[in-house]
Amino acid sequence: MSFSMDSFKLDGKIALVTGASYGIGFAIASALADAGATIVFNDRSQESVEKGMAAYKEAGIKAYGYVADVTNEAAVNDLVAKVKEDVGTIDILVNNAGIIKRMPMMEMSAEDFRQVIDVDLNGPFIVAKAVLPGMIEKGHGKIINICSMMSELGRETVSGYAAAKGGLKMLTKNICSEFGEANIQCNGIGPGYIATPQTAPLREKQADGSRHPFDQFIIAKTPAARWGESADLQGPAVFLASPASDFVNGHILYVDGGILAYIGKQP
Ligand code: NAP
Ligand code: GCO
Repeated sequence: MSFSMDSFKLDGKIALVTGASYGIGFAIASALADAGATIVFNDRSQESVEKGMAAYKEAGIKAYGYVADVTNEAAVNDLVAKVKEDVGTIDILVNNAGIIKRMPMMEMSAEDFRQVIDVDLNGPFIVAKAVLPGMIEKGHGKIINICSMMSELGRETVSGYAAAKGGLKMLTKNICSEFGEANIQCNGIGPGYIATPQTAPLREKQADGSRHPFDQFIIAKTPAARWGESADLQGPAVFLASPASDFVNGHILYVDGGILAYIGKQP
């Protein structure tokens, strides 16, 4: 069988990227658009959707934006029905929307913990469940769950996030197990530390102008010796969304500059 670079193309495909007005979601959606896909995104507020629409327009991308909170099953089902009406049946889902609450576990209320699990784990379950019937009907589908280093590692202050992202890794493997026979591939991308608004507090300059200690820690812990950029996730996302990865299923592709491979600098 001969190989063709066309297997990376997404022409004619419809991709839903959740929470993609800015940050990682926007970068991934832009790359999928560049590869030929039609982009649909949602965000939880009208303001974010408008901000996103303006950003896509500026980038020369025709995108369809909708307000829908990924934790609201009825709103997500309405979103998928509306997309079917306006654009068509979704071929590619990127479960990107996510939140983090950084606080020591003993200070975290059960309600805060529940909220993180709700957005970061129940959300992907709800959206995947809503798009799967259309994918089954079409005879193919790609689901990419945005996982994290915290799908593998823990650290002080991110108990809810690590529990959710660890769960998302296993949801990925389970969707692969349950729907592989329907020609649906479900994989994860595990970004390392990426410079986005979500991680801005970890990079804030100190009063004396020096770099945040966490910033210095990440540079030292990353063999690539830098924070990732959202753009670092674009190639991996196109690969996992395209026919080039049709026999890759249930895999988490860590895009972390080597953090998970490295024990850390010797003293
Ligand atoms: P971000 O800058 O905070 O953007 C998150 C996006 O999700 C925003 O558009 C946000 O909308 C949206 N969102 C939040 N809750 C939502 C909900 N309930 N329904 C719909 N949309 C919702 O985050 P990011 O850094 O780009 O991260 C994107 C994904 O990558 C997340 O899943 C995150 O956990 C994961 N990740 C990030 C990093 C990193 O280093 N940055 C590393 C690993 C994994 P609003 O505008 O309404 O807030
Ligand atoms: C944190 C960070 C991380 C990253 C990312 C790592 O506080 O440790 O926010 O959790 O956002 O998910 O892969």
